[in-house]
Amino acid sequence: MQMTMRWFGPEQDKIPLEYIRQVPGVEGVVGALYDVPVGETWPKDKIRALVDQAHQAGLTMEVIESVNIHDDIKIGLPSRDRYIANYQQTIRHLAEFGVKVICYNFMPVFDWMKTEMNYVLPDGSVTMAFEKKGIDKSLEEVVKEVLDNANGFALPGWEPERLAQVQQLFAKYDGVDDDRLRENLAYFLQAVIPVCEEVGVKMAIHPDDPPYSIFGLPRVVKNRDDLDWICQVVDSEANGITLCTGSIAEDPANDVYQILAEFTRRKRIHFAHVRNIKLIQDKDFYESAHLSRCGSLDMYQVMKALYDNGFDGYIRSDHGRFIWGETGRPGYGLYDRAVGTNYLLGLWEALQKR
Ligand SMILES: [Mn+2]
Repeated sequence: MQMTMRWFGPEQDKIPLEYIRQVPGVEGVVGALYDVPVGETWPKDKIRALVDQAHQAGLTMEVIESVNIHDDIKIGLPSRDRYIANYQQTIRHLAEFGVKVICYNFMPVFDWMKTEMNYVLPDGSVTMAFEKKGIDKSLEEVVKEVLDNANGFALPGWEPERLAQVQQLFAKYDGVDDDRLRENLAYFLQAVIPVCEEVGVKMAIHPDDPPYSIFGLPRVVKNRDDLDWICQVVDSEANGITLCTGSIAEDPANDVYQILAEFTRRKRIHFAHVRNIKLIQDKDFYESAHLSRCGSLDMYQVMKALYDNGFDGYIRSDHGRFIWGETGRPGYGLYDRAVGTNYLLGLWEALQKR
């Protein structure tokens, strides 16, 4: 198991790598290029510069989050072949610089959805939340609220220029139902997994956030059966999962511990996002501190499912709250993620020494 933290690069992240290095137990950072348009090949010189920065700070960069998938691939347009060829080339380039795992998602239009970017908890800490009533409004309003409340930071998967045409983007997904989206995912995986096998990289799909349909959009990474289908459609260890406990648990029908156990045993969880959420009512929730008693998940059972089934992939604490006066990119402050990281490492040490 290798503990990591996500880092958005020198221009996009106000947290220096030196600080991340000082979080006990963190060995690597999870990074990405944010100045290459979605669908284009990531150039080697930019990858080299990114990886070198991590190495100079004494950290690994073996996980990329994310190489995003162009909408034309998800929609299944003829132009997808060009974007898939670029993706294959990006995989080859990343492999040359020691990247082992590529996190991605297959959600139409939005990478994730929260309705409250600055939700204040009773102790004064600030977190993100999702309340169904928050999306009972026009698409433009929902998009505007997320973008306006990002504290001035760019949000990956929420490119303002792409979402400026949100209605047109939705129209392009007309006729793409769950079955069609699934076919398009299979088409993509059949093309990229052989390249991954050749160069020693593993793909790791992130579950849908939230794991059910919103705005009538199709969803194909929602639950145990979806993950099982994905693992089987291209039956290769290189075709794996980023298991995000928060996202999976946003649907109370999902048994997150069982899912963790099964797919760890099947050697398909290459990257784990571990966070806790507090379900408020129905499927409304906020992102709580990592500690079990602060949320709805039993974090001991989460770590135990990984440990007992031989997890040896990469892991990171997921979103943190803003505490101790910190401000920044929603979900990605330093302090609460560092606290969460060491809680997870404490649970892991206890599991090892049981
Ligand atoms: Mn996640």
